[in-house]
Amino acid sequence: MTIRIPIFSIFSFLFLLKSSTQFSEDTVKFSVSEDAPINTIIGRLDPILGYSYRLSRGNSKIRFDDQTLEFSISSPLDRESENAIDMLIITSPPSIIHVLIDILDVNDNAPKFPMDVQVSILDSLLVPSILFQKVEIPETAPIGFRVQISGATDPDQAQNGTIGKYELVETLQNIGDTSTPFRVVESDGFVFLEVTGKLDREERELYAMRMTATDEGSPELSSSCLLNIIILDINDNPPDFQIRSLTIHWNGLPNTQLFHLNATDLDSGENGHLTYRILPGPHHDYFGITDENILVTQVSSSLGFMSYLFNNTKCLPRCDVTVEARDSGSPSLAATLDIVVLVEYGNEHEPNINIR
Ligand SMILES: [Ca+2]
Ligand SMILES: [Ca+2]
Ligand SMILES: [Ca+2]
Ligand SMILES: [Ca+2]
Repeated sequence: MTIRIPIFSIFSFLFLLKSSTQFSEDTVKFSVSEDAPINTIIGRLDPILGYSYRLSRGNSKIRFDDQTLEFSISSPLDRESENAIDMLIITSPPSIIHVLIDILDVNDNAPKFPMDVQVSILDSLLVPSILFQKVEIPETAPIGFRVQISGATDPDQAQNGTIGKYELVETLQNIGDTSTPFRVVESDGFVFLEVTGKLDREERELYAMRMTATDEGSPELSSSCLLNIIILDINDNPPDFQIRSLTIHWNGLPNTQLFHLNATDLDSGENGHLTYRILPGPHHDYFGITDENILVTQVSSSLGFMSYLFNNTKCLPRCDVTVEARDSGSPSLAATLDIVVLVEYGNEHEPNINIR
């Protein structure tokens, strides 16, 4: 008996035999979220009948089951340290399967301020370090003035890693006073503190703020650092005698203390440090200023002050003297005080002062 096999069937069989055993190299892609728990099944290879599979190049975080052909998580993933995993499976009969596993981002990192602004205030007590930045701004800085500060970074991807906003909140907030003359702006990848209102060191010289950076993830994450804004003094206040002029009744005795010069200056340091002098005038020779800033009558002749004075009709019955108070700022500022000294010879009383 003759078995007749259609010629087409023979060719089909030979083709299938050849194609199923032919070497091939394929790539299979999976993806998994970085926060997927251990044992999560990431994917599975489609089995080919008669083939066996073994792992040629693995990854410590991914398990491959050569019976079920499933890939599963064996230890926690972290996209920020490894954003893709590449594995290699070899089959028998021989073929190669590349397995690429994309690790998908989750917003699992809060923005972080750089370590170089970090100081630990109480290391010895093992308290957590506090992130701290100090910024100095002159009190005359106009609105819009910017000074660069250290911003936060976020290692997550796309929106999860984008700082959406910075907020400033006072740590020592006055009740009812929530506005501060600052804001944080980002420009060209840099972060700046911008002045938004009038500053005055004489009114306030320190703003203790908490700066919070928030990412655009969902849900959003944030973190903070402390920002101490120190307002630097500028010499913007002249000395102030509080009075414009004064009259002193003087008994005519020499070496008499007439008046304690006590002008004030609201500025600090050299900007508020005052020195006094008597301005040139017709009677300035008769007066002096001690190291204690006291205006005194001065003996300016070997004959004694009284005889000198009486011989000089210009200074009777009154002397006019102008005292200047000048600060040590750069440039310095000054104020003057006009003093009238009425000479009342024979009056044995202490100097009598009238202020105007
Ligand atoms: Ca983030
Ligand atoms: Ca992440
Ligand atoms: Ca001053
Ligand atoms: Ca000042």
